[in-house]
This record gives sequence, structure tokens and C-alpha cells, in this order.
Amino acid sequence: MKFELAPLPYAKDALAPHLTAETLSFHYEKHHQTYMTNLKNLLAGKPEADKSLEEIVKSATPGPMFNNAAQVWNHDFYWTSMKPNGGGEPTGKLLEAIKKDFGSYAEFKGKFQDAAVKQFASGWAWLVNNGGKLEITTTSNAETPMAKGQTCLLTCDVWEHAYYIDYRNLRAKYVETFLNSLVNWDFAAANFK
Ligand code: MN3
Repeated sequence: MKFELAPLPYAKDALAPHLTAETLSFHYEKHHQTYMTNLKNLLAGKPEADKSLEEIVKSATPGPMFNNAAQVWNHDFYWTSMKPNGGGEPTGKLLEAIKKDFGSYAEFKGKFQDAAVKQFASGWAWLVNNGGKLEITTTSNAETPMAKGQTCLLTCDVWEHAYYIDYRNLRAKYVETFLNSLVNWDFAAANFK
């Protein structure tokens, strides 16, 4: 397959003021692009070059190939986990499932924020469908629930590069803003089907 970054699903300034164009420029054009460039260099002349990105993530052993492929996939997933004028509560079947598995949207929100803030150092906070049950999980560095057979519904990047320009050290404020103003519940609902 041809490995090129997918375009951002919105303009670089479309998430402002919550995430500025400067943050999206660095995060997408520098960090995300570097993972893709590294991956392409690692794939050159290798049989894995014919696999899909998802197949590479699922089959790679720990090391640079996994790290760069998974970071490309995680960031693609992160961009669509947000949208302009996002945030608020989900609706429909997804809201019903959140109520069933977490008690209420407010309880889900508190647990997601807590997990995202407590993830030590670099990583990701996720809402996943684990065999029919919704769960909040965090992963370190490039690790991804997708490689473990869980269905990812949405993710929040908690690497410092995701928020440091706009929020400095205040990860909690960034995560709260992600849920209040950015999260794309339409995407999560589509993944839940
Ligand atoms: Mn990132």
C-alpha cells in the first residue's frame, strides 16, 4: 500500500481556541509526519511494505516498526476523535451503553479525565469496546488497544506535544477541554456499530 499521511479532517485553525493552529501545525506536520517518514524508511525493501497499516500494527514485534506504525494509526484516530464544535454528551445507543457500563455520562467523564491525567508520561487515553463492554483504558508511548483486538471508539493524545503549546503543563485542563469542546461523538458512535 502507499504510505502517505491522510489529510487532517478539518482546517488547522478549526479547533481554535481549544487547540490552536500552531499546535496542529507542530503535531500534524512535524510529529505525525515524522512517524510516517520513519515508517516509510523502515518499510523500504521489506515484505511488510505490502501490508496495510493496521496489519503492520497488529503483527509487528516491539521495536521501531511497531512504534512508528502504531503512532501513525493512533494519530489518524486522534484527529477524527475531535471536530470543530465538538464536545458535550453522546446520544442514542452509545449514550445508553455508557450509562449501562459507567452509570452515567458524568461518571464516564470523571473516569476518563482521571485516567488521562494519571497516565504517567507519554501515552493515550481511550474509550474502547472490549467484547461488548465499554471500557476506559490508557496506553503508554505508541501502544494501542487496536493491536490487542479491542475496538477503539475514541482517543485523547496525552503526549506533552499534544497540549504543551496551548496548555503548558496543565494536562487536566487540556483533557477537560477535549471532552467539553472537541470530542467527536459521531465518530465514536460510528465505531460502536
Ligand atoms: Mn501526538
